[in-house]
This record gives sequence, C-alpha cells and structure tokens, in this order.
Amino acid sequence: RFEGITMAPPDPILGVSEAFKADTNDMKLNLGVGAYRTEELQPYVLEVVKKAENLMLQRGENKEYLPIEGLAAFNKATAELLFGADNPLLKEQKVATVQGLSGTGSLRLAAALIERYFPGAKVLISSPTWGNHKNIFNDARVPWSEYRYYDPKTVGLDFEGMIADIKDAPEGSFILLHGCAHNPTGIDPTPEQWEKIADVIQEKNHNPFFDVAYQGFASGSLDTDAASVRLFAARGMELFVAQSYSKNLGLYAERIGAMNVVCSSADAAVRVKSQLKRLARPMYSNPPIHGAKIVANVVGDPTLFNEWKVEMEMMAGRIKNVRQKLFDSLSAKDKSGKDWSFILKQIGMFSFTGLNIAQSENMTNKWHVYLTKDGRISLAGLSLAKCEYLADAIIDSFHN
Ligand code: PLP
Ligand code: TYF
Repeated sequence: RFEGITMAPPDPILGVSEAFKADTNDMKLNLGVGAYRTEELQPYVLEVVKKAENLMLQRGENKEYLPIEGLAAFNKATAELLFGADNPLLKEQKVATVQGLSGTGSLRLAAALIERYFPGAKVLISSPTWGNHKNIFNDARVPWSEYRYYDPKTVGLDFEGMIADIKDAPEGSFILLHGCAHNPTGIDPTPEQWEKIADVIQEKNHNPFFDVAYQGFASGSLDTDAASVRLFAARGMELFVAQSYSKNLGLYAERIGAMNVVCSSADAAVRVKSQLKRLARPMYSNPPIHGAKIVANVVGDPTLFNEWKVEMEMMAGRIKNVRQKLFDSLSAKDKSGKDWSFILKQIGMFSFTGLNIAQSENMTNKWHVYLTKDGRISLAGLSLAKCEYLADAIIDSFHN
C-alpha cells in the first residue's frame, strides 16, 4: 500500500541540526539554524517570558479553545507592535489580523488566500531567500519567480536588478519582502531604497507582502525594524504582513505569529478576515493559546514590555559583539588581503560568508562547523570564545 512512497529529501536547514547531533567531536559548532544561544551556547528563555508564564499560572488560566482568528488581546497587541499603537489604520479598523502558526503558518495562510482570490497571480521572492518560502508557495499552488537581490561581486544589494525585476513582473504580482534583517544575506535596503521599491510597486499595481520574522532583532529597536512596513502603510498601500515571535521573544516552539492584511476600508477588512478564518478552519481549526497569552501579557504590561526591550537589546548586542570579534579575528589572521568588512555591514542573526558548497563542506568535514550549504552562518549560535576557531576554519576553507 505505501510501497510506492519514496523517501523525501532532508530539509536543508533542519537537516544541518540532525548532522550536528550525530557529530561526536568536541570542537563542533552548530551555525545552521537561526536560533539564539547564550555565550555558553545554551538555548535562552527570556526572563519576561518566565514572568508572563508565572502570571498565567497564578491567574489559573484555562485551556479552552481560542476562536478561529486567535486571541483578541494578542491580535490587538501584535498589530500595534507592527504598525505603531497610534497608527490611524488601527483606529480606522482597516487591518484584518488573525493569529497564525508562527511566521510559517501565517505565510501559508496568506498563500492560501492568494491561491483562492488571486488565481494565477505570481509571487516574486528574493534571490536568495529563506528556503521555506519556495516550499510554502509550491504547496499552496501559487506560482512564484525570483527577483535579483544579492550581488556576489559587491557582497551587497543588487538594487538595480531588484527594481528592474519588480518592474518586469506582471501587473498585480505579490512582491515578498523581508521587513528587516534579510535571511540569509543580512543585507537590507536603505530607507531611500525602500521608498524607491514602494514607488515601483505602486506604479505596477503590485501587492507588497512583508515577512517580518526579526522585528527588534536587527537593530535592537522594535520601531526601527518596523520602519519598512510603516513606510508602505503610510502611503495608504494595501499590504500583507506575516509576523513571527520565534526569534524576538524566543518562542520558537510555541508557534506564535500573525497574518495582517491592510485593506482600503474597514468593511474590506471584515470581509478579508472572514475569508482568512474560513481558510484556517479546515487546516487547523484554531491556533494555540499559550504563546498568544505570553505575547499579550508582555506587550500589554508596561513593565514587562520595557524589560522585553532590554532583553532584546541584550540579544542583538551579543550578536553584534560576535560579529565584530569574528571580523577582527578574520582580519588579523588572514594574510591574503581579502576585505572582510562585509561581515560588519550585514545585520541580524546571520552572516552570508560567500563560502561555496565545496568550501562549506570543508567547514563541516574538516572543522566540524555546521552551516547551510549556501554559506550562511548563524551568528546567534556563535560565542566570543569560538570566534578565533571559526576564523581559522573560514580562512582554511576559503583558500583551499
Ligand atoms: N521568515 C523568515 C525570513 C525566517 O527566517 C523565519 C525563520 O527562520 C520564518 C519566516 C518563520 O519562522 P517561524 O515559523 O518559526 O515563525
Ligand atoms: O534558520 C532558519 O532560517 C529557520 C529556522 O519550523 C526554522 O529555517 C526552523 C524550523 C522552523 C522554522 C524555522
């Protein structure tokens, strides 16, 4: 009966963690998955999360089903965090927000909405992008193609290529944009470039679709990291925005995030929300409550909210410190004259090293450093103590 089912390939990102687990070498280092670690390379549960969970226990909160659209207090908090609490869009009730199964589930729900209400419309994704984007649109049967983004020659943004490809896309395409801290490159457009991107999207009547998985993690400031989304919103554009609390609140396994659709009227927002609920019902019925309550408690309590910001700055700061130390170590050790300054220019959790597949394999096979095959390393999984070792591994792999 099941004999005809073939073996599925391992996931390129999660497969790296599996291989890491199987390695018995003491020097092994997992820079594959984007998950924050302490300087001791241990997983980190935020203090504000523990406090919020204690509050929930003390209150004796129940585990009844949530409505299909999720926890009302969470949906309010998440939209306020994204757009700014005093954004007129919220008062005008133009935003349809539903709780999703973290960033991935929220993207998948939006993909289902596109498939149903914009048949044939194409999604444009950046080249490269987070690997799961392609899986999500493939499974939702939404056609996609890539726009140029990364320029290996400058190790920077191919802005001309990006604009040209967005211009060339069929009118009414969905343009998927990383709100901040682009994964995997760590390269974001400047505020001036965001304005130009908004210009072409408006000209071509495209639909901007933001994936916001790192709000607060790029700069350390929630507002700064939402600037791209708010710039589009301020132009009165209709928008899709998927959010995730995996990284910024460290709630990876709670699967908490949201899908927001900015509409041109409150009436349209009510209708869009009703359709998002209709899509969610047969897929998972309703979302989990625990992470939603944590977010609502943290964002809704001024003391906890401020403590969260301090912890987020601490996490973003630790990543910046290892970024600097890695750059210093590479610059000091490498005698080839290679310019390593791209490492300091990149932002967020990752560094896109430019190591090719064979070089990445050398990192793993010889040095026991695990990374994705595209040469991306997660700096969130690196400690100051391991920077010198990593620099040796990178230099050896580049020059061999
Ligand atoms: N989008 C991007 C760009 C990501 O990097 C990630 C996680 O790494 C996600 C979305 C979704 O993650 P999650 O489903 O855990 O929220
Ligand atoms: O490191 C990354 O880019 C992410 C990590 O369900 C991740 O892919 C892992 C599992 C998951 C979502 C994201």
